[in-house]
Amino acid sequence: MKMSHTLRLTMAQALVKFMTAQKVEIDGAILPLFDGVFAIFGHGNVAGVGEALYQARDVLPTYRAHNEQGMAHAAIAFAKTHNRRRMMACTASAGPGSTNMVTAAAVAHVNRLPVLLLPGDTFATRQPDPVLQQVEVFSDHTITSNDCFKPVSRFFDRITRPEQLLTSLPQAMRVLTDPVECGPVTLALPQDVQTMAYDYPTHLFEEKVHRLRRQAPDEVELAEAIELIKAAKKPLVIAGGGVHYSGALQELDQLVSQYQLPVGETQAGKGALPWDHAQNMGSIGVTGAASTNALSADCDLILAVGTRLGDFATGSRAMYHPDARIISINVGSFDAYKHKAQPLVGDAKLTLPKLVAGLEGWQPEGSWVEKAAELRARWLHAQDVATTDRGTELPTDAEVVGAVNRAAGEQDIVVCAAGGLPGELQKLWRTRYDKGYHMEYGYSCMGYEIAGGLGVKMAKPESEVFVMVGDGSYLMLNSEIATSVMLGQKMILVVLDNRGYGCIHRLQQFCGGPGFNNMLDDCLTVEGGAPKTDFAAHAIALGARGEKVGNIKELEAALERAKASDITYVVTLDTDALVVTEEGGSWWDVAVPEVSPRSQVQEARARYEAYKARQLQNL
Ligand SMILES: Cc1ncc(C[n+]2csc(CCOP(=O)(O)OP(=O)(O)O)c2C)c(N)n1
Ligand SMILES: [Mg+2]
Repeated sequence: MKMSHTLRLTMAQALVKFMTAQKVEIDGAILPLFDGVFAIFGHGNVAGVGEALYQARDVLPTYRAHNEQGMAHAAIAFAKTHNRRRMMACTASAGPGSTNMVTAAAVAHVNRLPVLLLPGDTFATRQPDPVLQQVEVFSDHTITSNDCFKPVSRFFDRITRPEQLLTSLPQAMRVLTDPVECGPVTLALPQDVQTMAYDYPTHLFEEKVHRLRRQAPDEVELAEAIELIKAAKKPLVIAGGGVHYSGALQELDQLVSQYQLPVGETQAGKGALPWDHAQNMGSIGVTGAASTNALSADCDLILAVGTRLGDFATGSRAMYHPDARIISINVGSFDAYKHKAQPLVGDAKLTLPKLVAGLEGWQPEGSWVEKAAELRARWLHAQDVATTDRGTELPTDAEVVGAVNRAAGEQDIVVCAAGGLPGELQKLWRTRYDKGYHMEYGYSCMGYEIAGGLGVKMAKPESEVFVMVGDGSYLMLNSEIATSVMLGQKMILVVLDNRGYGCIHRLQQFCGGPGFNNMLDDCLTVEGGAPKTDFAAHAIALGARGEKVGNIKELEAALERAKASDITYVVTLDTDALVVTEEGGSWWDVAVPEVSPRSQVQEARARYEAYKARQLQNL
């Protein structure tokens, strides 16, 4: 008779022990799947999860952070840098600590990035009802503040009995490691249940090695896609984040090199090809290169690889030629079906070589290939012009991007998320290394930048991590500077201070609005205006180093000092809020009022309607 082996542990101890048994195989090496756990304790998790993490601290490090949203951003950035193969967990106390992580859960959800969120929850027994920080829904006692995670979790469970782990954890692992469903998993942990013991079967704690499941394409869909491509004369490839997550860089290179296909990169896809690859036309869409967008307006076929085809990639659907056919290679059918595309569901690394083989004998029109090469050369020149120091009093974002790009080494990484910088970076940053461009532009969450930079550094300690951040995002969430200093995870922060929400101010003007409530000078303030923030002094107060510079030359010198520093280093400079790179780009659908007493709004509305008509052709 088979002996039943059990281990008497608390639910929290069992969860942590299970986590330490999860491994991942990457390039033949077996590594822990969970690198560690970010934790901010409170009454909701200190005695249960906290005690369990202490017991496991030698195999699963616990990192103390300063803001729950920030720590979850760091965990998400860590997973993205590892192409979703390695990840972290985050635990927070019941109530505010946990709801602070909801925005980060949304970041992970939109970007399809794995993170294990472990919020404490109110007592399952309800004996102290209402416990401190319980929100108390009058009509429904099953609702707690953690229900906020449900719409932004790919898998949610509330562990109300210790033995529920046995059936919940395999599902949690399935979602965290599945290429299609991948996203945040939330296990809400009532504080009393964390501490309850159960005789767990020991098989729960056996080592489990996770491997990436690769879905081969369906033969019929493949044949249909090949027929469509063969009928095309003017093809364009869009490379999205899926190319990275599939590890299909070489396969993409082979396809586009062999058939001379021009490639536009999305924010998540940037780095799929090095910037100087002959087929890399640059970024695509609202913040796209002039080269790529011109091709997009004139192409007869779009081969979208691993992209969600969000509005920024498609110019809100008004950019690409209405007669262009779209083939969407995607591991998930949800994305493959968008934009009336011909779906080709499958893993890019398996699918692209089948296209290479199936297209034998076909080639795009010669004039299309020439046009692409010309446009590319012109665009590279425009990039050079935009990023060159003009020596004006206030540098532009583009000039700062140029200086940071020149300072960055082969394996270094730039991190950004929101503001005017993502557009300038997507257009202008020259990515040499596939993981060298880390942009959170699925949720474009202000406050991701600095915390995300910490996670990137933890994933790639040998790389210099340059976080480019606006004054607005810096002020929104900067607490993880202190964490980076504490953990010895050095970042270089470049703060572009244009004294306000520059990109929204420009958007407001584009929509016919007056300067209102975006730039500090346009806001309600005390007499004399808003105080000038000293970002360098602020960072120094958090334990980092910092300095303010006045122009691009000084920035270049400061970046060298920053590179030589062994702790986080902040360089701040005043920048121009109004000047952005004119070349490239396309319309973005931001709704303009139908009626307004302002003539500027009426004019903006007329422009808006013209674009809406173009968009209609692609709906
Ligand atoms: C959490 C969050 N709140 C609001 C926004 C909307 N938003 C996008 S960019 C931006 C202003 C960013 O200001 P700053 O970081 O100074 O960059 P700048 O636009 O000046 O380049 C705002 C408010 C957002 N993306 N995220
Ligand atoms: Mg700003």
